[in-house]
Amino acid sequence: MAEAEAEAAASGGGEGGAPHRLERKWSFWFDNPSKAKQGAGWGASLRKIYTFDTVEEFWSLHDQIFRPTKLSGNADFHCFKAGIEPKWEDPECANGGKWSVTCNRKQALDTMWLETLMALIGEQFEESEEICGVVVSVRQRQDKLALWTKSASNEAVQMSIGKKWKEIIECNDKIVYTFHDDSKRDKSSRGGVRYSV
Ligand code: MGP
Repeated sequence: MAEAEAEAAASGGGEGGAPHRLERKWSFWFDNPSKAKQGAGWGASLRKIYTFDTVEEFWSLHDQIFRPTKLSGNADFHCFKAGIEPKWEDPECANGGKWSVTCNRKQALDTMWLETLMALIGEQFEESEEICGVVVSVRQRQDKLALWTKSASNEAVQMSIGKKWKEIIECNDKIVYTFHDDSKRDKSSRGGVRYSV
């Protein structure tokens, strides 16, 4: 995954006319957490690929690169607000957590990812200030999506976001919310479920 590739993709979308500005800037990230690299520590292969703030850049980047079906093996794409790193250690994420949903069908994963991205960049969440970003993880076991938010202990806000997200991705199954703090403390249990909707 090279920045030049994203650069070319992002610049290929314009057909004249003023680009449509988004409410804020977003960044796409890529991670390729292979077993060998885990020895180098988590996040060693996590890279920010491209920051964008127009609808046109978004579509080019999504269509040409950032689609989960384009990923092979263990890999993650992240789309986070510019300035927030997709790590527990980032100050905006430090007191946060994530809603998670698993997915068994590749096509459904692509759709849920795209619907989530459109909701984020289109500022469809009432609590949009609470949102950090979204991660899609392609795994042999089971693919998954996670929506990261800022103040994990604010149950009312997180429940509202969780309900809205389920509507957006048209999910009828239960989804669960975990605190990053719990995941940090107890890596073996991978964090207990605090809320579900
Ligand atoms: P994960 O990716 O959140 O769990 O964390 P998952 O999705 O169940 O695992 P996967 O194997 O399917 O990827 C997995 C492990 O990665 C954690 O237990 C941590 O050791 C490490 N890790 C994950 N995240 C998101 C972070 C992070 O933000 N910071 C640090 N330091 N380690 C992390």
